[in-house]
Parts: sequence; C-alpha cells; structure tokens
Amino acid sequence: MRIPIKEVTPQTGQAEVIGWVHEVRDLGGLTFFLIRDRTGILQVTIPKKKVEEEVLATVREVSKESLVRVRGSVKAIEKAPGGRELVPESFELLARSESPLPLDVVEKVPADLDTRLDARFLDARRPRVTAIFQIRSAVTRTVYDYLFTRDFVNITTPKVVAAATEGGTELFPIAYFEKEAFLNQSPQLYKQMMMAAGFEKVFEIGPIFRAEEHNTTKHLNEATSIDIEVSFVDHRDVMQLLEDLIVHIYRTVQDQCASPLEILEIGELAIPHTPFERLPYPDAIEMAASATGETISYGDDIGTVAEKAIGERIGSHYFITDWPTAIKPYYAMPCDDDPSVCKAFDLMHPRMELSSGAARVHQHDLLVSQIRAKGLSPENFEFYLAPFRYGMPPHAGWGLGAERLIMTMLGLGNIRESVLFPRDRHRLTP
Ligand code: AMO
Repeated sequence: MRIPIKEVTPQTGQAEVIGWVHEVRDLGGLTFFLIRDRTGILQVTIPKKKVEEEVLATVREVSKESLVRVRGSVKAIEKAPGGRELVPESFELLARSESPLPLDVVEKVPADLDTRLDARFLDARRPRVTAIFQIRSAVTRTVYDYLFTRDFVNITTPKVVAAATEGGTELFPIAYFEKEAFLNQSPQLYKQMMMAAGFEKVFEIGPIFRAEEHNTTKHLNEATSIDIEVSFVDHRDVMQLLEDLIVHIYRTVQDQCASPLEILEIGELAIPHTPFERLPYPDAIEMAASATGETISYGDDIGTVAEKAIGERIGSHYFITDWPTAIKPYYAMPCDDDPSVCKAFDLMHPRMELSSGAARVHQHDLLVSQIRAKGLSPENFEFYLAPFRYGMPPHAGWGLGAERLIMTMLGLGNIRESVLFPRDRHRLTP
C-alpha cells in the first residue's frame, strides 16, 4: 500500500511510494532518482547490477516529472534527503511526462511569472507555490472558524446581478437572455438586505469582479472578498472586529503553518502592532503631502504614491477614517454633526489597502438622496431600496481582499502569486 514519502523511514522496512520524478542522476553503475510527493522528497537508489532487468528497462524510459510507483526496501543513509533511501524491487511508470517541460519544476532555470502561470499545474508542484496555497487554505479556515464562533451566518449571494454597487465603470457586462446583466462587484447590496431579513451577523467569502483596465501588481479582475455585515453596531465596532481578526489570522498561521512558512523562508511572521492607528483622512493627506512634496487637496483620493508614503511613516497596519462623504459610495453613513464627512474607513497595510467598510445609511430617504447625489437613479436600485422601507436596522460592515491579505502577510511581490488561476487584463486561461 502507498505511504506518503514523509512517513518512509528505515524502520518501515519495505515501502511503496507514488511520486513525480524530481531529478535523475545516472552515474553509470548507479542511478539516483529523487521522487517527490506533496509530503516530501525521497531518494531512490538503483545499483544496476543488483536490480531486476525489468526495473532497469523502466528506469531507462522515465523522464523528469513522470509519475512513478516504486516499491522496495528502505535503508538509512546519511547523505540522502531525510536520511534514507529506497532500493527498488519494482519500479513502475504510471504516467509519462513529455519533455522538454514547459517549466523547470526544480527551479534550476528561473521562470518569469507569465511562464509559470501558463503552466500553473507544473508551477504548483513546486514546494514554494504549494506552501502559499496551504497558507491561503489555513487563512480561509481561520476566517470561517473565527466568524462561526461569533455566531455569524454564512451566506451566498448572486454573482450575476442587475446593478452596480461600487460605481459603474468597473462592471463586466454579460449576456443574460434578453436582459442587461453584470458580474457582481461586491456582495454589498445583498449583505445589507440580509440585515433587513434579521440575520444580524452575516459573512461571505466569494468572488468579486472588477473591470479595471490597468494591469498592476495589486489588482485582479476576479478577486476574492471576505465580506461581513452586522446589525445594531457602528463602524467602530466592525473596525475592532477587523483588527482582531487580522491579528488572529497572523497568529494562527504562525502557529499552524510552520512547515509552509519554513519553505517560504519566513521564520517569524511580523504580527501587526495593536491597536492599529486610526488616522483621520485630513491627517493622512497632510502626512502624504509632507512625505512626497505633492499637494493632495481635500476630497482627492489617496493614490498609490501617497498610500506608500503614509505606509512608510506608520510602518504597520492602520485605518484611515473620517473620509469625505463625496468620495465614498452612497451607502456610507454621513456623520451627524458634519454630513460632509462619513463613517467610512479603509484598513491599510503599509504596502496597500486591504479593506474598506463603513457604518451604512439605513434610512430610506437619506439613501435615495445619496444615490441621486452620485448621479445614479434610484429606480435601478428598487430591489435594494425596498428593504429600507420595512424596518431596516442600523448596521455596518466591511470587505477584505483575501489575495491582498495573503500577499502582504507573506511579502509576495505580485498579487497573482496568491491566486491559483489569476484573471487580469490579458489572462483568461488557464
Ligand atoms: P472595495 O471596493 O474597497 O470595497 O473592496 C474591498 C477590498 O477588496 C479588495 N479588492 C481587490 N483586490 C484585488 N483586485 C481588485 N481589483 C480589488 N478590488 C477590491 C481590496 C479592497 O480593499 N463593498 C465594499 C466593502 C464594504 O464596504 O463592505 C467594497 O467592495 O482588498
């Protein structure tokens, strides 16, 4: 019976493993194979004079990255990986790999990201890539556990929708019978509607689609958003929840992902300092202006350069609060004392924005006037507005980009490293 390579020890005696041929070295009388499965690497040593001709015939046929089944006896040997080797009694070629390979799995020849993504199935055989997705999986699990423990209800909202949530320019139109439809930019309107349904605390981890034209290292056209919405709380409460969750994710990954972190050569994750600084928007633009020498007028967005300058000053996670109402979406609640400022926030990593959120407008008439103020027509939002006429609780929430979280946590240079099959301006396959 097959055992994982990690479990092969001299004490095992006989062992059978299935794995990919990582490397082959032919020294004449001796042939060494390194066989790899998801748990590790095993040396298979073939002394030509001591093994059956049948084994040798197969060995001659095998190319790198072919899948083989090997059975034989395990011996302790100091120099081999894991201090053991297997001398085969049987050596079977299960699936041959073509050569040349589109990508060098062993990484002796470095490949650029495009080549790697074109052959992602091979790229993902590399321990570094596997490690990223093991950690991503642990992060997802941690978020589910954290929110379920706090009585959140997991919801699934439609990805084919009739209206924009975050602004019209970033929509992907799709053919939906005779109607106009789009891919969903955010579960925003639906998670809010579930507050009217009385669910009180909801979350969703799902795809969001943004038709942004620019190709950057931190934008995808299909991303994953971790979204929450909570009734009877304000923006400060959900900011605290977000801060606690981020720190909890870092700690959990540090505790539970020792081996993938080691593969990525990350000894200690830099656990974010708490409390995260709350930086009001006017202070943020002033800080950016003094660092970059460029003026940012009140009401301008905080662009990439400014974001970077502030991030360098602060050096850890922080919130930008007190945003001008004019540059946040219609659903953000204006402040009672000064409606030109709203109860929206962004969570920032020193490198980039990770999350946006807000206390929401829950009063129907105010929402209608805010939709109008953005130049949108409330008629297109009737399905969303209706719940606001039947007892909508006050509520707040946020959306957190899963890929940016992984990317910043692991120090990856490009967001595409944190997605198995990224979708960007030029990439629609694999
Ligand atoms: P926002 O549009 O700021 O807010 O998105 C929230 C977070 O999602 C991630 N994100 C992206 N990641 C990669 N590529 C993209 N193109 C991309 N777009 C967004 C970012 C971002 O901070 N409805 C609100 C959330 C809310 O208020 O609850 C929203 O979607 O990490």
